[in-house]
Amino acid sequence: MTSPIRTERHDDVLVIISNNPPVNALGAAVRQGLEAAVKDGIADDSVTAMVIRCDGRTFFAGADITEFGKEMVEPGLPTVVDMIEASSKPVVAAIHGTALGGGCEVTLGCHYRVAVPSAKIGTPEVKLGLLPGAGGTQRIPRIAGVRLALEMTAKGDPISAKKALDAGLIDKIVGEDSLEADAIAFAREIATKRPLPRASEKTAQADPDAVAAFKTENARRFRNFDAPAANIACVEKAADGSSFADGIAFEREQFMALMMGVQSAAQRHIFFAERQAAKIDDVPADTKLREIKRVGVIGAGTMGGGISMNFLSAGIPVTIVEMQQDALDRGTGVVRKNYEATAAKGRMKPEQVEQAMGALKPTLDFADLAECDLIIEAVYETMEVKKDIFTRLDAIAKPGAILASNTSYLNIDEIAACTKRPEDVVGMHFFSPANVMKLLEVVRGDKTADDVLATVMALAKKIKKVAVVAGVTYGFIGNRMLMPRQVEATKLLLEGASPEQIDKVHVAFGMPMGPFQMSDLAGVDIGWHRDPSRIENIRDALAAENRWGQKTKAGFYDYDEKRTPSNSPRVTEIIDDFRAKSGVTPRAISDEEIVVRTLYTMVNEGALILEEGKAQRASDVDVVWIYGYGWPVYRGGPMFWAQSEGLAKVVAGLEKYDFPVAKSLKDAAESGGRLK
Ligand code: 3H9
Repeated sequence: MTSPIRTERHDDVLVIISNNPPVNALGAAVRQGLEAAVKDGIADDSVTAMVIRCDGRTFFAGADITEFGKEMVEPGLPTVVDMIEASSKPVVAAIHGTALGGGCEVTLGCHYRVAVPSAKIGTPEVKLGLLPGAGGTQRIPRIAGVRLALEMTAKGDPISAKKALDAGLIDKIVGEDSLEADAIAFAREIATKRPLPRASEKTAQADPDAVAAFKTENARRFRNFDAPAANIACVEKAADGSSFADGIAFEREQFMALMMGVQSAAQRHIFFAERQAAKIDDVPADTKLREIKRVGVIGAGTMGGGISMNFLSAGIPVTIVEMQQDALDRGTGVVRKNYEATAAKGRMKPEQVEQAMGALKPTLDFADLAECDLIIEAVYETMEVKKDIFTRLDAIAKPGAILASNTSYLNIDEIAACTKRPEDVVGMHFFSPANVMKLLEVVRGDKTADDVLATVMALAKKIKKVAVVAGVTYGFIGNRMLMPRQVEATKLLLEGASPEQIDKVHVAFGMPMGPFQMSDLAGVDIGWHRDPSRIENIRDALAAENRWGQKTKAGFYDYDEKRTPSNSPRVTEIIDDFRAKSGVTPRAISDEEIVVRTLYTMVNEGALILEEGKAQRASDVDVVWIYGYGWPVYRGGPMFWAQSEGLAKVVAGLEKYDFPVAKSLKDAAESGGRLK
């Protein structure tokens, strides 16, 4: 097998090049090749300096994550980084693309670093539940100080070449298109300079105030995660006067503990699940895509406006249609306000706001949609209204235009059937707020054409969404799984639990909010029959008293002006009253029962969805819940979580409370297999 590492001589400079597509991950062959090449460079008297660079779209993007959990093939990355640093001849890292994780650590082992202006460097291991395990936690603080090291390791966001230059993490920014030549010239300049700068020989200043402030600032973000604290502890160790060797030993110990833990397994699962979700099993990867030059959006409400922003931000013009001028003005006003708020936070330049707004064409004329290549309907969630819109769309849309509905529950096949081109119809279920939430459920109708599906999936990536394909079923993947949870949560209230108890169990589990906090946010009146005299459940009783949630400052909780919730004595009365009328004597409900009835039931529903072929794979279900509903990523999504709980335990829990268990779940539990 040929090595992914080759070398080229430029007189006295040895250039070591990696070619390991797609992202130059530092797999075993790369590590072996690097080690051998650097050793050769050291041994060859005619070499005065070395440059390490990568072919393709990026410098090393990190360790090869697919090797994790398998037996390690020597040399390990820490060994390679240490031997580069120990070299008696200078080694220069020449960075383009993203030098991430182990890739960043390779650069820190090098004596010098040069980068193109567009390069980024970072240590995102924390997002995989890990920490930089090849000396990164010890070298970054020694070069760039504790503050930046905390930011880079515990938060994991990459920094720009400019910021890295200011922090000393790179030595020079070179030409965007002349990286190799400039790196060689740089290597010649420093070839005879001694002593060689070695990060391990520097000392880092302790900064307890910065550590304390960082922990406080990020307490919410880090809640329940193991890895951020371990990253922080390692950075502190680098600056507490310990030797470099002791720091490295500490880093290794922490790294291994995280690697063996369930959180990192869950986060690595999601990394691959997210990428897998983009693939459609029975649609070839090279399917020719339809060209989308302009998008149409029907409805300028919260959803339509948010949807439009995704495309505008990606530079795709949008035609947005409303029926009334005031609604249109309100909608476009909200879009502008959102962009201006982003600009005020410094995340957008004022001219970018104008550019985005300039690409938005508001209109009252439905016929203007004829110029669009993709049209997304985002109006009321009623089949009659949707059918009417699609009939009208069919009459005016250009041939080959993709017609999409943003419905969150309704049958796409029924909607498609009122057009003469059902193959062009697809569901695009955005989550609210649509400009923020990363999930997009792409609903594949019976007749949806392959190229329509492939085009929408590719477009999703362009607008930075994580797309998952769902089949036609009421509520698709996410909302369908939400249903048993809501039904059981409401039943538990009747039987004796309080909204606070149930919500607390969910928040402790890691969800951003519990079922009743979510009802209050979404609106208790959603789906209500609007007849105050008809009270069939506790929700009806609340809705009848105008307790519609946060918007009326009263729902399952009371809210003050700042929307801070507090327990509501009135809700307790309403619940007590409803229990009495229903002849129910309340009993004590255990937290364990809440977990089984509101979380295991979701897993069961997920298994049914898979059995019915409405989701392609169990990991897709996990992606939906992580990106659409805030399921804690360190639990890897409901299906992964069920697996780590033990499927036999999940089945036993469901049976204890008399739920009919999905066959695939039962089979996997019995055979010790996995949910697929
Ligand atoms: C680490 O370094 C630990 C060390 O500190 C300690 C060691 C002792 N490995 O994302 P894309 C695959 S931990 C294996 O679609 P993009 C990916 O699965 C690592 N495979 O491209 C996909 O495969 P497929 C720290 C990897 O252009 C394909 O490459 N580093 C790896 O949108 C394309 O990926 C990270 O966490 C990997 N490291 O984004 C960085 N990375 O085609 C992780 C990617 O079969 N990577 N693949 O679906 C990224 O963030 C993005 O991939 C990157 C490119 C920004 C680089």
